[in-house]
Amino acid sequence: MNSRSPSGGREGVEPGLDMAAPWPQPAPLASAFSSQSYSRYRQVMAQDDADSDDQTSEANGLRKIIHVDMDAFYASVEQRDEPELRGKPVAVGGDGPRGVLTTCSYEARKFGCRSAMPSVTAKRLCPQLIFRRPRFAVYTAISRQIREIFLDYTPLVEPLSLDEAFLDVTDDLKGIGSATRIAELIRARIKAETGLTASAGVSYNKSLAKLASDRNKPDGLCVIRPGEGAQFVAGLPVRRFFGIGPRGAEKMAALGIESGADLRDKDIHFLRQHFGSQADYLYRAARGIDLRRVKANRARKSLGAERTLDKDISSGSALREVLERIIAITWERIEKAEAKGRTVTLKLKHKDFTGLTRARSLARPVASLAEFSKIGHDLLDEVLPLAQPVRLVGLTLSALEEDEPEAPALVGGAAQGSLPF
Ligand code: TTP
Ligand code: MG
Ligand code: MG
Repeated sequence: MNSRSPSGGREGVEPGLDMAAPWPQPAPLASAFSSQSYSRYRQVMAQDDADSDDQTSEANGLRKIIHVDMDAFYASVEQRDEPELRGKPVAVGGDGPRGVLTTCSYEARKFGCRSAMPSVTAKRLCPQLIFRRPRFAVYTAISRQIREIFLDYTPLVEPLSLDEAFLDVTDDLKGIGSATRIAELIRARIKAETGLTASAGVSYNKSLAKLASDRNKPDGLCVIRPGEGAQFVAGLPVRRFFGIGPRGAEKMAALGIESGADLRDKDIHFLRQHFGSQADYLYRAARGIDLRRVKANRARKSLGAERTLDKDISSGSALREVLERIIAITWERIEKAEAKGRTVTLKLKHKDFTGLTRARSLARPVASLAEFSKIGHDLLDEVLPLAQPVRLVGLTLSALEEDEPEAPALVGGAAQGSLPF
């Protein structure tokens, strides 16, 4: 539901909210940023608000958004469940020659270890690094636990991954009195109920809330109040912005753009000339503007599975065997989610990390495992024989039927909407 009122205001934002409500003292801002990679989660913001202007951003400034993110999630769970790991550098991932870290404890980060780093590199940086295999079932169960806590405060919860979510708490359903207080209560409950720490960011839009939750990690809180967003992003290196990956950051560096402030100095014509369709987004991001709504019950876009192979393979029969296993895993997930989708995509990653995808779409949802399997194998036939061996095989079902309803519009009077930060 993207409808907006003619004035450009957004649903759920009552005009005339009390902007003069008292703001608590600003939280101290930590001086250093974690250089942890968020590449997996980087996403370009929705462009459906491209016609935004300062007036709407001001109206949007009245929303109260919390971003909660668990600290060193998988690694903290391992430390929780195995007390001898506490206080030690711990990595979660495979420690074989092809292993990568899903994450590592803050003790390991002191040595420079990071998510998505090859395990061999991490071991070089930190020889005493202790490896543990991921236990996804445990992480998923904790993820459900924290989601229940979030839902206690607002129905507007948008999970981004197992360990984090956006919450729109503009309507103070429990009468707690301030968004910061809600964030603190949530962090305290997470600690009490899971034994783990989470960090939270409180602000008036999603991007700022997410940047804020990262600011005082671990076990921290940061509030960015109306009027502070532009200054906050001005000091950030551009690679911290959603949608700007390592290559984008390089391109910007070549143009003399290193920080949010540098980006803000460029006018929209310059940005259009160099960044095309991303220009409007960049223009807004440099000003701390983000009009995306918190979308509860975000519909899943695809379901699938992929496997990195122990050895690179190129023979058709070996690939078929791997594909057979992936088909079985994916179909089980499809059935469990009761998902119906029309598009099947085969993804291969070559030895040199170049990718190859083949997709087929039907006019109706894929009806059975047999049909899913046949399409998967047909797609593989299309790419055989391979020019070079592959290291990863994946299969997904997408173009899913949307059966999850949009979040109901909140009904709340101006009194509720005026929740202070
Ligand atoms: P993050 O929240 O990005 O990281 P984190 O919780 O480990 O650490 P931080 O304190 O900085 O938030 O990711 C959550 C979990 O997702 C992480 O514990 C492991 C998993 N993950 C991966 O599997 N691969 C990745 O590249 C990243 C970034 C995370
Ligand atoms: Mg986290
Ligand atoms: Mg996270």
